[in-house]
Amino acid sequence: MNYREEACAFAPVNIAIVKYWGKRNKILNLPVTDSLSLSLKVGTTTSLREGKEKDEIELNGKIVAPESSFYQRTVRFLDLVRPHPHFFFTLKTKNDIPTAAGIASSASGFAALTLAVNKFFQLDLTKKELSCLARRGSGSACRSIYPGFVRWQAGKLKDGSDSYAKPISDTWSDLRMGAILLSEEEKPVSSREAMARSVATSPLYPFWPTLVLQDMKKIVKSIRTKDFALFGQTAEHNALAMHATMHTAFPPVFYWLEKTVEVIQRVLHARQDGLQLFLTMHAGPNVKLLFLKKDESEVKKLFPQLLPLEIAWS
Ligand code: 2P0
Repeated sequence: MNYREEACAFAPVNIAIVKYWGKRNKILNLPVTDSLSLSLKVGTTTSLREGKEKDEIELNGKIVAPESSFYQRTVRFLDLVRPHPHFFFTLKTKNDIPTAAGIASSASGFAALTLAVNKFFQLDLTKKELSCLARRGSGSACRSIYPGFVRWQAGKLKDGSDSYAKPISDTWSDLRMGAILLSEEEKPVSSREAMARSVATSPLYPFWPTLVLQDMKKIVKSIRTKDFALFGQTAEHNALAMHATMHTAFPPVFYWLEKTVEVIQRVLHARQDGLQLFLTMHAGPNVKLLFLKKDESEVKKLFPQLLPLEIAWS
């Protein structure tokens, strides 16, 4: 097999607007429902070389211990593309947003690694194939192959060949996103575990696929018509419903801190006062805000700690 001396690739962080929550196949990371995200300008850059004796992984300038789950997950992914069992990789990966900020995710990491593998072995994979391969590393990584709005279609096939992401051509230049970072600590429960526990034990989970169908229709319509009220309401509702499945799981997964509740209350109050401000959350305590360019200074007054998250449209 031909391969290059070195290959390097970038992939963006993506923020889910309609969440991926629940798998129909845990090995292939096949989701129960479609999901939809927005890609950011920040992300992960990964370079790949041939290594010696074992895989060596560096994250943000530090060697990663082989015992860590990060190392083991990455090696399991590399096993999918290793030409033979004695071929090893030296991998350097860098997030251009601090990992501790709670935004850098496995999605941009596995998408960047997929793109680097494609260049390294000169595979010439199609975007669909790239998206399917990235999904094997982490489900949401399949969306980080594209900028802008991206929809991951769940697919129906057992082998997952119809479960990949596609870009949505609409852009929305006035749309703004920002993060309120409330905790830099490692999550007590991984999102992978929280997702599995919600599916297995929450009495609310059986309704989730129906809810996603409804929310997806609304979100797609709101993007097409630039209906920000509908967009914000739907995104917020979807995120809170996802957390409701965690809160009602057993044992419950409760990522919210006192400060998380404070921020949520402040968003709700601001809206009562007429500001078009909505929130979304990942599986963690931090809150992301959604608003329009015209309200940027008002939102910054209300949340001086707001970290702008620039959207990548191309
Ligand atoms: C998403 N999340 O759509 C959802 C919303 C978190 C909240 O994809 O496939 O555990 O097991 O690597 O990293 C994070 O879930 O997924 C995620 P897998 P992960 O972005």
